[in-house]
Formats: sequence, structure tokens, C-alpha cells
Amino acid sequence: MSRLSWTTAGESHGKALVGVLSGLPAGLALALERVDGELERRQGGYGRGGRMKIERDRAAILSGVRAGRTLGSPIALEIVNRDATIEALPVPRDPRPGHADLSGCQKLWMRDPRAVLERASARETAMRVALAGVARQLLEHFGIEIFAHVVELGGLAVDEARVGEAFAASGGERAARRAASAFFALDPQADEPLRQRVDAARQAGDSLGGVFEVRALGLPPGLGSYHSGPERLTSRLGAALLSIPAIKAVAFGLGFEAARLPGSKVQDPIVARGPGPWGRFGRASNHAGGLEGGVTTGEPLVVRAAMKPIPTLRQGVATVDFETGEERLATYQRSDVTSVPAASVVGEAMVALELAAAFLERFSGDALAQVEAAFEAHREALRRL
Ligand code: EPS
Repeated sequence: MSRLSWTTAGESHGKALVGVLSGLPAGLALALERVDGELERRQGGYGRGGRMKIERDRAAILSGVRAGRTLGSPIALEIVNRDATIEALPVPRDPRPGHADLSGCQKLWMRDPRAVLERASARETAMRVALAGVARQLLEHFGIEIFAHVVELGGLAVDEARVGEAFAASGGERAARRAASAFFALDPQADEPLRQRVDAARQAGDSLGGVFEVRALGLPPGLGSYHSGPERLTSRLGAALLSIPAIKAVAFGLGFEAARLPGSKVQDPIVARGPGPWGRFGRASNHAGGLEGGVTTGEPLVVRAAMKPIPTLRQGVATVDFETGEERLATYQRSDVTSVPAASVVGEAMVALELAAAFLERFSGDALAQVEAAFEAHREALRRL
């Protein structure tokens, strides 16, 4: 048995993206169409650009699965790139601000932005979504749902009352409401104004950022650790979300608002609720966002992430020509106006991968039945606590 770990390889316009996920127990039934469903979702959302009309992301499973069940061995996935033009694409002379073009060239001592941008591209997140599409099925087996939705785009926020409503509804209703939104939002009234805002930005040759929220429902208390800083789930999930390109801020629960309120308004009182799924203790509120001391409380995990606008602009952005040293506008080929809805799918994936790892650290086993036994023992111990 090994810890859950994963890695990806592949350039944006290379032959394929590949990924390996190691450490899942043997015997987990996988619905492979779920993986492609997530990939399709990541390609969608209003405001995407020309590249998404070319690609049709589908994951092929190369190893680790037999007759629809995990073998416990590493699972290798492949997504073939249709736009596999890396050898023919020019080397840009003008590094684009906001991407890793210049900082990457400075790192490599090369005037070759293509050597940098092919891997720095957010295309790589497709494979993360595929790997998480597998890993999250372990969490779902134990009744854990991970759900992301867009709460703000281009400065326009959705109605939080509608979000509350959707989380009070069933999982199916919640998913249907999000699927009906071109922005993957839970407020049906928000789509039209958001669409207008994106259209105006497109016309102006500009781009838009936004905020998404990821929630994890059904988490048992006691995942993660307070033993050391890096082991805290708060730092692990924060790092996981900040590893997504263009993510600039992450906030748990009340987030920055907690800094502005007195302590009496921030704590989550402990209450004796009678027997619940995790024993007789509960919380009267969830301002912490489901983590205390870097450990899950049994309340939903609630985390938000802010994405900056796409840095490639049709209206042009100032840069310097590598050859002549003259200031000019960066070359524009194509880009998205916004990819906040897609980023929310990636955020969901990153939270799933990190929570699946924490889950298997707490409830380890070579085979699913062993993980189930460890999980049941925890549930029973909490009942007696
Ligand atoms: C990206 C630039 C665009 C995006 C790409 C990320 O690609 P291209 O340079 O081919 O137009 O479409 O995103 C994806 C390909 C994807 O699958 O999300 C970038 O510079 O990060």
C-alpha cells in the first residue's frame, strides 16, 4: 500500500496529456463515463475561446483497471490533443505579461517563450480533472460529495440566498441547477447579467476573472492533522487550490470576513444534538468552513478561490520585443474571455484529489474492504465518544 499520489505530463500542443494516480485500493468499481463527463464540463462554460472548439477531451485508461474495478496498481490515463502542433508553432519574440513567458525565460536563460508556455498552459489541468474523476469515486463510495459552483464573475456576484437554497436541496437538484447555468452557478437569475458582462468584455477585447466555491459534504470529523503545519488540511487544500493557474486567493469559511468580526461572532458553538451521523456532538454554525486545527469537523468544507482575468487580451498588452528591445503590444492569436466556470471544475478536482489522499491516510487499506472496515471503526468510535 502507498499514499495516494499523482503526477501529470504533457505540453499544451504536444501529442497528449498523460497522468498517473497511485495508491487507490483494489476493488473500487469505476464508472469511466464519469471521468469523461467531468472533462466535458471543464471544456464548457460561457466565455471560452477557439481552442475548445478544436479539442474533445476523452480519457483512455492504460493501466490499473480490470473489468471496471481498480487493481490497486497505478492507474495511467491519456488524453490525446487534437491541436498537436508543437513542432510547427513559432517561437514568440514577445513574452506575454501575466503568463510565465518572461519569468520562465529568465529561469531557463533562453529567449524561448514556447519552451515555457507549452507546459505553463492551463491545458494541463484537463489531466488533473481526469485523475480526480477517478479519485473522487472513492469518496463517493463513502457518501462524500464534492461540488463547485461560480459565485462571482467580472465583479457581479450571485445571490447567496439561491446558493443556500441549492445546498438545502437534494444532490440531484443541485447538480441540475448548476447544469442549467452557462456559468456553472446556482442562481438562475444570474446567467443573463453575467452573459451581458462577458459579451461586453469580449467586444472590448478584454477578459474577466471571478470567484468559485468548492464544498465537500459528508466528510467525517478527524481527517487531516494538527501535528505540523504542512499536515494541516487547511494548508494542503490551500496549496492544492493555489496550484491552479491564475488563482490568486483562497478563503475558508468566513475567510477575510473573520478578520473583521469580534470573536463572539466567529466561533462555531459546540452543541449536544443527540445521535447524528458522527456521534452526539455537533456545531451550531460553520463559520470555520469545516476545518479546525487543520482537521475536519464533520461540517461541510467550504472554500472559495479567486481567479484573475485571462492575461491574453485581444486589445493588446504592453511587452518588449526580444530581438529589437523595442516596446510593443504582445502578439494575439486567440484566447478565452473568461474561464472561471472551467476553473471551478478544476477546483473541484483539486479538492477531490487532496481529500481522497487525506481519507486514505486516515482509513488506509490495500483493498476497498479494508478501507471500509477502518471507516466503520471510526464511525463506531465516534458514536461511543
Ligand atoms: C491557454 C491558452 C489557450 C487555452 C488553453 C490555456 O490555448 P491556445 O494557446 O491553444 O489557444 O485554450 O486552455 C486549454 C487548451 C484547455 O484545455 O483548457 C494558456 O495559455 O494557459
